[in-house]
Amino acid sequence: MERTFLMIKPDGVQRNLVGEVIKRLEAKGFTLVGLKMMKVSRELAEKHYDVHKERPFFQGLVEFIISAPVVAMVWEGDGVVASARKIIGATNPLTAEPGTIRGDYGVSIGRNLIHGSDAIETAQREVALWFKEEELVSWELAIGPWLYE
Ligand code: IDP
Ligand code: MG
Repeated sequence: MERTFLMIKPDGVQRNLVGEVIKRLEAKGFTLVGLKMMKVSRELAEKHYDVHKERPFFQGLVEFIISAPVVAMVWEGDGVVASARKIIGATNPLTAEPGTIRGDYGVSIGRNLIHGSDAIETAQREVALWFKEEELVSWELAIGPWLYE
C-alpha cells in the first residue's frame, strides 16, 4: 500500500491545528501508520530539505523547522501521495485553493503549516529518513470494504 510522509510544521503546532490536519486526512479515508511529536535536529532538517540547499530561503527554512516542535506522520492509502498534496494545497497559501489546509489557514509562504512528500520516490526517502521501521504500525481499517471497492 502507498505511503506518504507529512509533517505539521512549527506554525501548525503553535496554532493548534494538529487535530484539524489529522481530522481531514482521517475523514478522507487514509490510515495513520506513524505519528510522533518531536523537536527536529539541525542535521535532520538539513537532510530533509537537502534539495533546496542552494535556494535563498534554505537557512531560514531550516531555522524555522528546528525552532519549535513538529508532528511527523506517515499516512497510507491508495494514491495517498498525490491526494495528500491536494488536501494540503499549493506552496503559497495565498494562491492555495480554499478548502485546502494551506488555503484555509495560511497567508505566508514561509508559514504554510505542513509538509507533504511530492512524489512516491520522495515519500519513500522521507519516511525512511524520519521513521524507524519499528515506529510504523501496519494495521487494517475495519471499514476498509466501505472505502475500497
Ligand atoms: P512544498 O512544501 O509545497 O513542497 P517546496 O517548493 O518544496 O514547497 O518548498 C519547501 C518549503 O520551503 C515550502 O513549504 C516553504 O515552507 C518554503 N519555501 C518555498 N519557497 C519559499 C520562498 O520563496 N520563500 C520562503 N520560503 C519558501
Ligand atoms: Mg517540497
